[in-house]
Amino acid sequence: MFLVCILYILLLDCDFSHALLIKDICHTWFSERLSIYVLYTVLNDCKDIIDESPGSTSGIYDIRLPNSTDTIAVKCDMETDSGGWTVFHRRFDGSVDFYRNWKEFKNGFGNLSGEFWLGNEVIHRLTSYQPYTLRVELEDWENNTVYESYSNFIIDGEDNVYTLHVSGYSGTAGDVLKGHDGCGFSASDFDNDNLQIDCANYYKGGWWYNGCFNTNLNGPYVQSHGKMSRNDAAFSSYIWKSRKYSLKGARMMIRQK
Ligand SMILES: [Ca+2]
Repeated sequence: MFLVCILYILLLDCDFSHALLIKDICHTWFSERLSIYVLYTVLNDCKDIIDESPGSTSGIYDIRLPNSTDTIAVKCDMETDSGGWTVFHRRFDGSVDFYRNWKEFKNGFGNLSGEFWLGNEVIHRLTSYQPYTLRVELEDWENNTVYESYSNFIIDGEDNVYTLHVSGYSGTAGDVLKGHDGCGFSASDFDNDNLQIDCANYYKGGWWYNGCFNTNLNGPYVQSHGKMSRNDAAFSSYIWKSRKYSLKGARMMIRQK
């Protein structure tokens, strides 16, 4: 078929019968193959982008979600540990409220240039398509930073309440997600934690609460240099600091293996 179409193109100016029919057939044939080519060469995340274009700088890029025609903008870190990271969580100034409902955490909120949550559905669609690693970064008010890497990271679909599966930690922060593996996601209007109380509303965030948390990266942001008047509602990590210490910044990002 390919040769027939090439021959047709070469003879495009020739006047012969059935030209229109051949033209239609060739057009369909090329279109189908172009669609297949686009489907299999699509850039699904920031790792695909830097692999396709080495030297790409950090910034906002469009990706196409796996097995779909849905295109979305994502924030890419192209520098940390050789780059290729798709950032799904970022907080550093408290400008965005993270006390949100299920639908907002599902679809994402905030601004990719500032603070944001990319969205549970996108995280699920990426991590269920191919194996991913997770990197969690934390910053305190003295500008100290730590990180933790997880060699396995998957989020279930909405029908399984975006349950977190994470393992294989290493880094400088400690196992910051200790106790959260296997937990469903909870938001202000959907309690999926493992306590009788409603952790998402009690601690004013949305997270993979257990009973309730060791790390709570979507808790209330406190601008008072980390000093909390209470020990129960914070953007915090008990693993690195304490529940009374509200962090200055955090970031979570994924990279396909
Ligand atoms: Ca509960």
